[in-house]
Amino acid sequence: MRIECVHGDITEQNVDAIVNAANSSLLGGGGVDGAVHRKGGDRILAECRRLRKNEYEHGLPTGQAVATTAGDLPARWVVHTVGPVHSESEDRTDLLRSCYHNCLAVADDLGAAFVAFPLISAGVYGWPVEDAIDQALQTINTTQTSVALCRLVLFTKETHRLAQDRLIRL
Ligand code: AR6
Repeated sequence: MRIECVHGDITEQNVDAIVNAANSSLLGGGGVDGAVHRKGGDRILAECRRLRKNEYEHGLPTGQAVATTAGDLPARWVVHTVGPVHSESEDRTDLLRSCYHNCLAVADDLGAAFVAFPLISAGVYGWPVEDAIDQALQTINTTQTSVALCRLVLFTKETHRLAQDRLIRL
């Protein structure tokens, strides 16, 4: 699998599937989640509501992933995942890694060859950016998947620079 890091907006990626840094309600929020629902339109929310009603009555658990349409976005699917809130007292790294791992498994089920990820948990959920980049790149790099191209989309120039730096050391 090829991995690349780009500076940009996840909602503008012309790929098979983009990943949404959602919360367990699946009903929207700020950051990536807000942008995905705002730009993707009502069809995404309608599918999320159906998922809540039928499969995830109590919400999508942290670390898991589920797909919906991408509505009006250029991608075909959105894979929603719930990152862990960063904690100083508890190591939740395995949950963060599960997000990347499970999103790639969902992408495999969909037959998505080109997938774009945001930096899960590194915004509202407070994960330290450098470690978030390391966990993302290492997990993507070591997961068995049919995904051919994986793009990590960094929202700021600084995080993009950091990610490029880590990518060449992988
Ligand atoms: N494109 C790419 N990256 C972005 C974008 C964008 N449009 N917007 C923000 N980022 P966050 P989390 C970066 O907060 O930490 C929501 O309210 C951002 O700079 O979106 O997993 C959900 O509903 C950061 O580096 O996700 C949840 O409640 C990274 O994407 C909660 O936030 C992730 O930031 C999830 O928090």
